[in-house]
Amino acid sequence: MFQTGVIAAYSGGKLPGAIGIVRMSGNGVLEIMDRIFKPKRGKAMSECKSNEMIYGDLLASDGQCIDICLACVFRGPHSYTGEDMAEIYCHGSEAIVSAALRSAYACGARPAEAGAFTKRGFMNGKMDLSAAEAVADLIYAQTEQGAKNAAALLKGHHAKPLAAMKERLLGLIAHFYAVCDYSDEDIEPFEYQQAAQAVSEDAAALEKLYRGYLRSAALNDGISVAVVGKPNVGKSSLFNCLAGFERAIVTDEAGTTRDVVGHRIALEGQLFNLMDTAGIREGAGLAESMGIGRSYEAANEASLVIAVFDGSRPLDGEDREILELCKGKQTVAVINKTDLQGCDLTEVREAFGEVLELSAKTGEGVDRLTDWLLRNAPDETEILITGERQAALIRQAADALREAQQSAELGLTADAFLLDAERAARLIGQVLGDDVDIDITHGIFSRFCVGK
Ligand SMILES: Nc1nc2c(ncn2[C@@H]2O[C@H](COP(=O)(O)OP(=O)(O)OP(=O)(O)O)[C@@H](O)[C@H]2O)c(=O)[nH]1
Ligand SMILES: [Mg+2]
Repeated sequence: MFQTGVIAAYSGGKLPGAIGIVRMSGNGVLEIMDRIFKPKRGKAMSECKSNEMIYGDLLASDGQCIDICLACVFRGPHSYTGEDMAEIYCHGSEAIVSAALRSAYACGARPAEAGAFTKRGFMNGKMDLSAAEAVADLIYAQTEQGAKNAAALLKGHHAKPLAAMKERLLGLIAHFYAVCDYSDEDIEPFEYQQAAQAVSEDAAALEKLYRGYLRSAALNDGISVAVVGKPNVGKSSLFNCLAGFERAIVTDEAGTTRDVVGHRIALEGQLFNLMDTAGIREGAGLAESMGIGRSYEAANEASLVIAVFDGSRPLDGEDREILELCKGKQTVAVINKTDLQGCDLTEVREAFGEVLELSAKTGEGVDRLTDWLLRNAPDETEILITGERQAALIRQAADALREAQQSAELGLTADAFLLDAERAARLIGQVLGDDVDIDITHGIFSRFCVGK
């Protein structure tokens, strides 16, 4: 077992608070607990059962009682880290928490680095690397959906099928070698077509996972919504209406907004990442032109687009540029300024499936736009891979399998097929944490906070 002495850290929330949690792990934790926590019922902590709350005195390093609180021991291997662990649930004051840590240090514990507890859990085989990464996702989750996704990853939603895929590939490779090495024995022949079919199905499954990863930013950042249109149609006014305050500058000059301005809003628990953009037009100066470049990027990358038109003016070439830009995108057209005398915007009505008339100035009709956002938010029912490291490995494994598939279909030498299949199996293994470089694991665990 991987074990390097006792580590200790504060693992609770912001202090002061109702309860502070001091956590320790490693060989020798029980002895430290015997010295710093005295159960009321007289037994030593090391004689208490695992996973049971014990009431007692917490002692400062001079032996004096500094709190009366609860503590618990978790004996390895049935603990988060796989080692002996203990947690003290003291009152959430800075003074008590730091006194408890000092007591632990005086007995030989040392401060834990960020992610040290989870790293020990990984090293001791309590979880694979993708699950360890999901722990960080859980801690940093900003939405309920993000947390649910992380919890599913932690439970091995993708890790289990990936481990099975790796085993299948290794089985395929072993079968091939067996046929070569023991050709005189009664072994089922190796069918290239079947092998090609199998790796093609696996490659498709990996490609789907990778596509899911590309959508995963929306879990915590919200669904991206770009507000686009030519200058002065009221994009920033509408954006402010949705934000609920004067987030972006509004003036009657065309070309007011020159950069992408972002703001997140929650509608019925669903997070949207709104982006106000620079009005699109020809002949703008340098800064504005750069801003317009960003408007195009925002429209192209957003999940949803709100195309704004000025209902009090006839359509012109700049508006038609917006019609062009929105082709093929999930767009709602907004005809703004309905509080003014209206013009005929038949072209807009014909170009878009959905057209809403509203006034960003009075707020009239804006609720229909929020309804539209909710109705058109992509419904993410899939559990998504969220880690960049995992996604890159999955992408490479899918490519390796596609190459293996091609070699098998073209009837190339067995070597080509096997090499690619083996490479894919190794890459999938790395998603789960097999043969992962020590530097890479260090990078992963340093993302965590201290105490986790
Ligand atoms: N009457 C009326 N005026 C509006 C409405 N919406 C916006 N305006 C006005 O139109 C002008 C331009 O509004 P903005 O929100 O800055 O327009 P924009 O599209 O963001 O403009 P740029 O940032 O220059 O691209 C301002 O004077 C607003 O007060 C509306 O619904 N009715
Ligand atoms: Mg603006």
